[in-house]
Amino acid sequence: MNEPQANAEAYLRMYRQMVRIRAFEDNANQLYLSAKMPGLTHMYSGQEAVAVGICEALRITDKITSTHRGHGHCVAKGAAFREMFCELLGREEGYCRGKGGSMHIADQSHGNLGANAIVGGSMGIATGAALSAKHLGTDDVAVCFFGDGATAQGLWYEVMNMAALWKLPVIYACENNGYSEYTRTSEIAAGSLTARAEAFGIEAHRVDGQDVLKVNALAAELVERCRKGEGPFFIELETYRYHGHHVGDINRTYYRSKDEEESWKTSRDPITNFGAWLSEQGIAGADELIAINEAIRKEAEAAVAYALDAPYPAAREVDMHVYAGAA
Ligand SMILES: Cc1ncc(C[n+]2csc(CCOP(=O)(O)OP(=O)(O)O)c2C)c(N)n1
Ligand SMILES: [Mg+2]
Repeated sequence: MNEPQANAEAYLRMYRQMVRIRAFEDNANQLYLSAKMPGLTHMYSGQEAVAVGICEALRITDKITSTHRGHGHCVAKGAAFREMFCELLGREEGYCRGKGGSMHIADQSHGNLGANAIVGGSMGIATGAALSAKHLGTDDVAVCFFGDGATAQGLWYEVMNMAALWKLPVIYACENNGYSEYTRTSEIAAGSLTARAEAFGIEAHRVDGQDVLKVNALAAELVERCRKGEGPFFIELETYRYHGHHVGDINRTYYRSKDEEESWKTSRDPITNFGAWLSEQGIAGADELIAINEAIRKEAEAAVAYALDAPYPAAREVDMHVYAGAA
């Protein structure tokens, strides 16, 4: 059996997970645009290979922390559609009992310590999780997902210093999608991002974030090295968000061109390209890929319908589970 055939199961799992994220986001976008969803939401579509390539290298007890654009990380770490849509719609069955919403989903049962609406806010949490793993003597790893804009936060430099000194099993995974809100990264970030990590003595890598196989190969190597005490590491993943900064950002031609968007979508789409590779390798034919897509779309739609009918938390529970120490 050649290499692609031997790993067919893992490759198909990664393909499915990327399709699941895209289907989740398409439904979340629709929910928001039809005014059924409260709050604000940020779509992960386009960046799927980052979350999936990295989370495929993790086990359930490894920890992740996530961002305002966090649905993809959540799905990739094993979250269920129903509980996620319930959370987005403020329903009681949501991961945070409907009180977190799109930007604050945490799923401790799969090692997801949570998304964070504060840009860079989860950097300390991930580093703390790595410190905890080291003290407890587990060989668990923590992955901190954050955007290019978060590299402007002072917290990152504080935690990198600590992680490097104490050799913590943490991977800082920077999703460089080229923009922070409406500003190009090149206009706000001097020098290179990898050089910043290297200044702390942290081994830094740059990888094509649209290529799930490359992301996964690098993540698998670094995760194993973290388990052996060789962390921390930094990865800059070059990627692109297909939607606006948030769902209401529809008129974005003043900060990026339609041609730029189209070229990423047509030539660098992580799902289309990986699907083509799976077919070339004889792992899954076009019909099989279509069937996978259809089944997942149905699963997502059923979860949306379920969540739309699910009950809200009772009004008297408004401050329950919100403050530490509350029942
Ligand atoms: C501390 C803080 N400052 C500013 C904001 C407002 N804000 C929300 S998202 C964002 C841009 C983040 O860019 P990046 O880290 O590149 O992530 P991306 O949105 O591109 O995924 C900003 C400035 C915030 N939420 N928190
Ligand atoms: Mg960004």
